[in-house]
Amino acid sequence: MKSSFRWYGESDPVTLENIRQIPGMRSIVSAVYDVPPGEVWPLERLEHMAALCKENGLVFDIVESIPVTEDIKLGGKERDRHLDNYCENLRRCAKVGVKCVTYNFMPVFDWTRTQLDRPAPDGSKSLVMYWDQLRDLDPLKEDIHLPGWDSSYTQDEVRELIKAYGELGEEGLWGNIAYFLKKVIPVAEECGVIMALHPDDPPYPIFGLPRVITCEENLDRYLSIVDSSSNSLCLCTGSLGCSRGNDIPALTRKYSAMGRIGFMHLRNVKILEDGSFEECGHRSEAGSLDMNAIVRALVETGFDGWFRPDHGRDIWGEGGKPGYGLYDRALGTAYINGLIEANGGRLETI
Ligand code: DNO
Repeated sequence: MKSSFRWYGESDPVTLENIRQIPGMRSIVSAVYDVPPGEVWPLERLEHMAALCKENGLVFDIVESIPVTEDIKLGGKERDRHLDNYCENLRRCAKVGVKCVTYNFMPVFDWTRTQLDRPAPDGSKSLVMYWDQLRDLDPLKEDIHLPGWDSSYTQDEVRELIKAYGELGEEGLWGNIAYFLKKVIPVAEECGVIMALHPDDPPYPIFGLPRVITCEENLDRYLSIVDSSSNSLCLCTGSLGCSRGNDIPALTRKYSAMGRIGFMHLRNVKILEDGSFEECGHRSEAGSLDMNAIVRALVETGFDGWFRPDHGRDIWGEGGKPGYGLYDRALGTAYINGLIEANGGRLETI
């Protein structure tokens, strides 16, 4: 399998020089972050990214994310133009050597947390979602700013979107998913790109917004809409893992054996009694997931896609981008490398 690391480009305090020194590191996961969703990424930007990675002994072969716009998710009037641009972005990414593209189908908000710097007893800080901080919030009645949310929407726009998704409902969203997949997957196949769908994080409805990428039944439904190895998953253990009903080692084994995992986000999460959760260190004992069973499932099914250490804690006073500092993610990689080796797996080099 291929070890990768998310990098936010030249403004990221974590440098490519740092990343290349992480044992076994191969691939850079990145994107063009400053072009608005729905528009086309300049080819020169992608070429520049690929060249920088190459200079540092790394390869830019995986993208996270090409955003799916609200118009595509809602079936709005800009849908077809955005889909054409989406396909053009896939072609451009493929041109510079990208082989896998991550995306999600979460309405309005990507991941949801109530605090990004919750101190643990050892002084490390991490992202958490506590129901007692979330339960009484109603974005239809009041202005809400949760950490990490897209601040480009005004509160009125958020309210409009929540209403529109309420009218669309889950089945409407499934319809728009099918429309998206039928248009995008043939283009991905043509240019040799695996589309890797990220699950909803956390995997249940928030503020009444329909969220459907949540469980085995719905993942099966998603994959069956277009039966192609280009229609694959980014199996994020920490996102699906916040729901006790999801057996992550079993899901990993099943979808990897089917050849339908492009990308693994490997992190642990600790579920609390009331269903709240805290992100924690990567080790199995730190949280609720059996990380060794997950990696064993990958090795035993011959997984040859990409993995990355997901969200690290903020340790040693790094103060980096929440979840995306260098130190704890590098420790995560070292731990995952150990699990891979102990299970008889191997890392692919460039
Ligand atoms: C969070 C990430 C997600 C992910 C998107 C994929 O840290 O894993 O934001 O990149 O959901 O589109």
